[in-house]
Amino acid sequence: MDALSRAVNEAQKHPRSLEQELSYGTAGFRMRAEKLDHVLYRMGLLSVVFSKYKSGTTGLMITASHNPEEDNGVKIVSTLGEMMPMSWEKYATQLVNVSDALIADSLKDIITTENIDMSKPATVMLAMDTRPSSKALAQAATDGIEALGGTCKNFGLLSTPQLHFIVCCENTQGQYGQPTEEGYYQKLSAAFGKLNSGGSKSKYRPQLYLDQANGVGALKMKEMCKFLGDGLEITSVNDGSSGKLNNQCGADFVKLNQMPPAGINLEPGMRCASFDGDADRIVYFYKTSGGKFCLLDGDKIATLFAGYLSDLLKSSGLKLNLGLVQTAYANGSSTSYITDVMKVPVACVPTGVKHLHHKAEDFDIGVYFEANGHGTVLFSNDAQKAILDQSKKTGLDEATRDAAVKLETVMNLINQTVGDAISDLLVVETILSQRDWACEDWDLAYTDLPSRQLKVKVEDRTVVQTTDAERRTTHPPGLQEAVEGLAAGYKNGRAFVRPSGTEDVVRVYAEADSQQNADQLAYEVGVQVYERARGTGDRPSPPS
Ligand code: G16
Repeated sequence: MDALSRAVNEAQKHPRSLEQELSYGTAGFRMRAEKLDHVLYRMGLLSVVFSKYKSGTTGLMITASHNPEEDNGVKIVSTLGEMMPMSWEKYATQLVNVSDALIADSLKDIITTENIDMSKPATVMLAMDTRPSSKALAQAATDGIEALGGTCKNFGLLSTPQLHFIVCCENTQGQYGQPTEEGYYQKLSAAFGKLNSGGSKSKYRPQLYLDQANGVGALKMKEMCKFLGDGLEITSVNDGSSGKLNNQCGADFVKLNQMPPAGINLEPGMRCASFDGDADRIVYFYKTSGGKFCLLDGDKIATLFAGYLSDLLKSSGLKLNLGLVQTAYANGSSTSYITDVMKVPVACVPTGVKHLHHKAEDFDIGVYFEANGHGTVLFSNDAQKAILDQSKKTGLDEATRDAAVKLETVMNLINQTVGDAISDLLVVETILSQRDWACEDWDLAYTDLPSRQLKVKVEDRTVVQTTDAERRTTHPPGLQEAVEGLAAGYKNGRAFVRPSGTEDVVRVYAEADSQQNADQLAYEVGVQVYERARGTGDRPSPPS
């Protein structure tokens, strides 16, 4: 039996049970886990075809990240650890939506269009998060991979960024690191150790309270700590031993509710951070001596990183251009600070790491972060070479050489393949330590405008269409004018509306000069969405 017939035959074990059309969105396919069996089987098939197309090892991650425990999802990783290219998303969508009988036709179509040599070998690295549904879905994916004759390397539980890292290492013959989980800990901990070799501090304390969302990040941070030695003392909270994944905890909960997660009794002087369910996002938070909860989100992390890298660039005498990439969710104050004070170019792109990652490649050093805490730094090949050359150059004064060596070491601490909560945590701790900063010092750069996010349930979220990096709607008619009219009524008012790519909702974002005004603006915009996009369920309620 040839591979395509076997793919059709094996599909009987994973029949398409759902009439609803699915589409490969912001983070692959994501929905209630019980609906995903055939999706995983078919993504197993596609990851093999994609591996043959790329002539390299691809990755398949099973996770629904920040979504509730009952959800699950899948995304395909390309050979350098980046997301599968957008030009392939249509194939994923097409393959998932055809009837069982048309699987071979759909595959043939992709193979012919992309001129793929099916005699090439294919390997797919598979990993999953800690959701109870992940194991069975991993079996469905494995069945798909093997039906098309691919080799499946199952890594079991990994954080999403660990899988991206390992895929990249595998395809670059170890140049990026060793393609194993241990290789990941070794690379990052070695760089962290070099950058944090002690010295007395007056404000920075190497102690962190870490909310791990009851997810896979807890297991992996525990492993990482074995490699870090006593360089950083971490108090683990929400480590999965009792609570439910992402329930009242995790980066998304803390960011959206602007409050500490369950399990952390926040007191002034404590530095805290939260991971999300698959450890690809991180936010920090603390409480002032006056008792105010303060969030240090992706925007604050981005400015911390960019400020540090920019100082190292100056001190090392390197002329490389540094840029920052954000989305519409970036707080208006952060964008003004980056442009007016840091004088760093800033770009705005639609939500989704794939968009930010792509844009960051335009710079020698591209820092990208979503406000929700998902981000990293990319160094172009030329930048990497220039930094390595400078760090090895003889005849430089000590300060210049020291800065170049630090840049090289930070590069090794950063997981450039994708936003990585563990790597980002180690970079934040390194910068705070080197600057001898407490959270308050970090937070001084600028003051966030108060903001509010809401979700509105509508009949069909795709009726909301956007343009200009999701900052304006083009459909339904009149919505954009209504949003602008409402925002104009508030000092520093800004609002936008977009359909979520990971949940069946429309998202509303608003910011204004006071929390009360941001809450009111978000509510008023939410009502417009509800009315103009055929809301279902509860109408947004006024802020209390
Ligand atoms: C995913 C994406 C992020 C995006 C988030 C929310 O995050 O990777 O880029 O910001 O979903 O997306 P949306 O607003 O479209 O639902 P994660 O951490 O859940 O994988």
